[in-house]
Amino acid sequence: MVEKDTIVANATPLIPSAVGIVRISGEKALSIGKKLFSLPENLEERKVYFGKITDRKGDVIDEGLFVFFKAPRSFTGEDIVEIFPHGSVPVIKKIIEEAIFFGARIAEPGEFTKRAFLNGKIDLTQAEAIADLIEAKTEKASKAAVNLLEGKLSKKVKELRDTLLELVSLIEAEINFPEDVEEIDPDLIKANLEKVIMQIENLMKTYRQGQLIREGIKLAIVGKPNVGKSSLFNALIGYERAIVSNIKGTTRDFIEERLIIKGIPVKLLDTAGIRKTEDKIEKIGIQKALEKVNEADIVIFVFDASEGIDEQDLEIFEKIKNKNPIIVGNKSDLILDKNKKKYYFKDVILVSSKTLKNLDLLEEKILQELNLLEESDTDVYINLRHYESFKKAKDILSKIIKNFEFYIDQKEILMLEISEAEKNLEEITGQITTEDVLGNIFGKFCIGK
Ligand SMILES: Nc1nc2c(ncn2[C@@H]2O[C@H](COP(=O)(O)OP(=O)(O)OP(=O)(O)O)[C@@H](O)[C@H]2O)c(=O)[nH]1
Ligand SMILES: [Mg+2]
Repeated sequence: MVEKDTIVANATPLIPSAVGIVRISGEKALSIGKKLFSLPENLEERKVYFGKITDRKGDVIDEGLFVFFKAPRSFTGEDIVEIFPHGSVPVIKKIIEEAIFFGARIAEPGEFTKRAFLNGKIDLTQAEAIADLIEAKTEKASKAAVNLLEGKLSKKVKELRDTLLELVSLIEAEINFPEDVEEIDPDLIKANLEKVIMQIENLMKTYRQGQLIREGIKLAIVGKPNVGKSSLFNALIGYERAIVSNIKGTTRDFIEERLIIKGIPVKLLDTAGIRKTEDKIEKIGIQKALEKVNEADIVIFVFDASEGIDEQDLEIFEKIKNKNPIIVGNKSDLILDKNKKKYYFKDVILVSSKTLKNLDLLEEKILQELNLLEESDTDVYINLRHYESFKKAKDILSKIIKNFEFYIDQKEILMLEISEAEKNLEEITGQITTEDVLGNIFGKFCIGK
């Protein structure tokens, strides 16, 4: 055990609620708990007790429940006491104050989870998953966090490490006992390294999706005036947020609203119609629209499908085509003769913001473009920290493959390089770590977790 002192914090937020939780972890947890709570002599672990919570003078603070988790069978791996008073802010504060009086100190953010990590109860990816789970805003984000928490990434990382360690030990044996051990087939080494590289690359690809699931998508709607951008915006969010009119240049400033598309949080942006104008304010709005396009993860380019595409549309498209926009022909309800229409672009989604036709198709297309459509229970999405470690490992292994002839003649160097890549993978689960990394991860937690 690394930390010796005993910590205390509220595990539930300080807002009036039915029940609150105060958690105490460390060597003195039980003795402090006994001073705060009237308990029977033969206290059993993992059993719920009902009773009075009292302060240092013996005055009753509240009544509530009490549970004792004996080390190492607890979240932190230390003795833990949890007291459940009513969710009254002054009551919870008072219990913490008394616990401090009896010898605990207030916990730092994430300190309970940090202790769980330091005591080997969870690895680093699982600790991060707890923070993700608490922060999750949608079911999809919480599911991804639970997958991490269950150790699905840890398991994959372990498989990769095992492959590399196996290679290292084979090469080492060959170096140390050249007479007794058969030379390893270079093709076997190469094939294994290539397999590991491929699996790392697949995991690295999940970073962007993970970021979108956790933080959400930024989606900007652009096009020339009057094509129905604001109408589409309103239709997608489900209420009349933006002003709609048949006057060109209705939207001046950009408007932002949040919605959830199939479990993914989306920040939707309606922007000013782009055209040449002398109006000073409209000009600023158009400038902003183009800036928003640049910031967006994905862009919807809207034109009026009842009129078709003209020069002005194409000029706007030129400006934003590097964003690979989804092309939407709006006002499809006004199309008179469908066979006559040619829309210049190959892939056009025809919708109507008025009748709501094909909006579901548009939503699907948005997720599809970002590779977020497939659902899978085993999904793991890596974060930036994982990504960087995977990248370091991959770069080393790719270098070996590139100069394979050299390395196969220099087995010592080969062995060292593979070990180095393996160490980068260890960083992910936290076998190797630094105070900086830990500070960074646990500092992001809320108090009491
Ligand atoms: N029939 C029909 N009319 C639509 C549809 N979408 C928008 N309109 C009409 O088209 C006009 C312009 O709509 P807006 O949503 O204000 O257009 P905008 O692209 O936001 O225009 P600016 O803000 O000026 O750039 C309004 O009169 C809308 O009622 C549609 O799908 N079908
Ligand atoms: Mg508008």
